[in-house]
Amino acid sequence: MTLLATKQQRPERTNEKVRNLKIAIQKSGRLTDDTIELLRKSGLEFDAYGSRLFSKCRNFNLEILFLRDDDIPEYVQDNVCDLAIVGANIVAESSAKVTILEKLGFGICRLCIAVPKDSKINSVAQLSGKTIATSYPNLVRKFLEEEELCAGVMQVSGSVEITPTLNIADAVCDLVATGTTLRTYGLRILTTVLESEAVLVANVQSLQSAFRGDIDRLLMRLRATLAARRNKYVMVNAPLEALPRIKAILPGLDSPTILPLARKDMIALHAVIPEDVFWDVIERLKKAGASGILVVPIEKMIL
Ligand code: PRT
Ligand code: ZN
Repeated sequence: MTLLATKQQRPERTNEKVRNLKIAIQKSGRLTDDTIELLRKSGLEFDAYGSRLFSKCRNFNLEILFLRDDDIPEYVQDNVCDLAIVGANIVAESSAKVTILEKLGFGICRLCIAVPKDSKINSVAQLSGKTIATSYPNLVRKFLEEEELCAGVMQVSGSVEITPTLNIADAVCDLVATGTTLRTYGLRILTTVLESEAVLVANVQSLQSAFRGDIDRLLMRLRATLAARRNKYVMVNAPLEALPRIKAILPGLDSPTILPLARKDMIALHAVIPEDVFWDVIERLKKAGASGILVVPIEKMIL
């Protein structure tokens, strides 16, 4: 009776060991809650609590491994897992060969070089001959090479921001989100080395293996959840004569649905509006004569 509900797709190739697809996520840190929420919103059912190191999805051929984020790129490269959700900064710093499949829109931060507020260093060129403390030595060296600069790179594993105060570095290179930490330590941003957010990465061979089907199915679910988050469904009423003006406000978006209303001189329009232009579009719709504006969240958006 429950056969249909429980039957799960197996890798098609018979000579490949039948195992679950594996995804690594951060065990405990800044990305953990958002990652678990994204996976659950995408319809995956699993337990994630306490000191659990892995969890099997109840409704998808997927095993979730909970790991320190620093280990994740190498584990994906070495096929300990097929997929992972990790900061793009961690992927870029590691030399692991993995494929980035999707940007996930959370864990947003940037890797910045910062100097003390009263420092005489006011340009990137003035970093020449100075010492930069960082937990991202590879990215800093790459940046210096690109800028054709020679500067010392001091690797520290934490409390990077304190190093100028201790007189052991002239500058720091660390992640910045709100900027509060830099302000607390009296530092100012000189330049941005890398923009980062959480990304879904894959093992290169897994993408060509019998797991490809399951990876694509998972990717479609994640993308549907992400697209739903990035858009709103808007319903407005408007006078029929305002239709050309209203349509002009919505170019580039999906063509709106236009419905007649009981009053012959009025219409209803339904449209999907991207979150980042949402308020701008709403204000312009109002000015164009729209009224009774209803905005509803989208549960899933499959493109
Ligand atoms: O234990 P594990 O090794 O897994 O975790 P971790 O302690 O190494 O990493 P964690 O949990 O701190 O961060 C995980 C990921 O979150 C990072 O790799 C980034 O991709 C992302 N992320 C997003 C951030 C920040 N924002 C962030 N603000 N990671 C760290 N910070 C730190 C930053 O290092 C600095 O100390 O927060 C401080 C700055 O924040 P603001 O808001 O004051 O600017
Ligand atoms: Zn870490």
